[in-house]
Amino acid sequence: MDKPTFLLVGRQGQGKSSVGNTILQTKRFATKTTGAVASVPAASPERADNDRVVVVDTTGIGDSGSDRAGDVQSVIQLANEASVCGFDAMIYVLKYGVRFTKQEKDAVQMVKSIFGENVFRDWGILVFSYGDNFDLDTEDDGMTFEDWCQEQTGDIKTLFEEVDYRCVLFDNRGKNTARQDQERDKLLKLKPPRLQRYSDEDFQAASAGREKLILLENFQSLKKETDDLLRYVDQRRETLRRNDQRLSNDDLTKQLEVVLQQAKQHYDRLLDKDRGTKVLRELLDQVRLRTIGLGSRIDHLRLAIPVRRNDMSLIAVLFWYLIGLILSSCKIPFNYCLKPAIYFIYGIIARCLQYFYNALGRHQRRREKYTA
Ligand SMILES: Nc1nc2c(ncn2[C@@H]2O[C@H](COP(=O)(O)OP(=O)(O)OP(=O)(O)O)[C@@H](O)[C@H]2O)c(=O)[nH]1
Ligand SMILES: [Mg+2]
Repeated sequence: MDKPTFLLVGRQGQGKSSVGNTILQTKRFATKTTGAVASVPAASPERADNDRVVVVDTTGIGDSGSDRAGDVQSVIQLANEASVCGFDAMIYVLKYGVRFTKQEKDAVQMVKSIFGENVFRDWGILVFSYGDNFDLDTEDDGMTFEDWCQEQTGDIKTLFEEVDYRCVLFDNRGKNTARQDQERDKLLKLKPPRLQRYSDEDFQAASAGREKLILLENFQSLKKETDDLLRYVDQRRETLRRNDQRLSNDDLTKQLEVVLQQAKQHYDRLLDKDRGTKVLRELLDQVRLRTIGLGSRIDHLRLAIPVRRNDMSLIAVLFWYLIGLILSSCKIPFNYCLKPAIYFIYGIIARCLQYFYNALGRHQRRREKYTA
């Protein structure tokens, strides 16, 4: 039968490599001389084994990019390398005595996003390092580690429940080898419910979570790009509104269409990145509202032109009909001398009327631009 593989994950300096060494009963992984967090890029996972077990030690998985000189992409790359060969259990290392803060909760969520939401439930085991500190804390009341686990509340209780209280306390510094043997045996006997090995297939199935994680990491820069675009759209609209008297409706429409095109391109880009994760929904909504505003303004301007022309031609017909009515009721004799004079007067009246309606049209158009 194959030796079981244990993957070690957790935040920096929690004692992962030390736990790995205790499991293997020999110093195979380099440990930090102090618990200080170093800002170095995460290195590739390391594998080591003995006759009973294979251990894969990681340095970066479970730490957010802000703690490390590496981004989420590189952490995912490391996780990918770690899961290529698969593992039978994932050991999440926590340092005993450190409060389970939001940072710790985020790290747990990050591990779930990378390996799959059920990775703790199906393959997870919690190992608490600094068992020597636990002994010091409980030497007066003699509380057992199991009792201590049951007593915990809040977010850490949720995590305990998720792993169904599969927890072990490790004293990696202690010289008590009998105690370490006990801890190691307890760990090796713990069987996660999913007996099937975590494989590359499971890793591929969790790709949506990783995409979401990358998007969340890039959210701020995408938000900044979107804010810049919205500001640009608003500025262009304001500039065009101020200059609309100097621009024809056609020019105004064309320039607004250019702005609309840019907004639509940005929307498509966001939509492409979002891929149904809904992380960018807020940004998408903002851009969509602007495109709707721009679109309806353009439609308004386009519609305004034919309607006004129709009005004008109707008014012209009515005008000539009225003139004909007046002339027929006045019974003016249409002899050769009078005809040119009448046409001349017609012309002057028509010109005045046209001028009047043009002025009215300009005024109306300006109002339409402001309200669109
Ligand atoms: N007292 C005590 N110290 C421990 C214990 N386990 C780990 N340490 C110390 O904690 C420090 C960090 O341990 P590492 O095993 O290097 O931690 P790590 O999680 O592998 O660190 P990174 O690889 O940098 O993420 C070292 O100085 C260890 O000696 C423990 O059970 N008790
Ligand atoms: Mg280490």
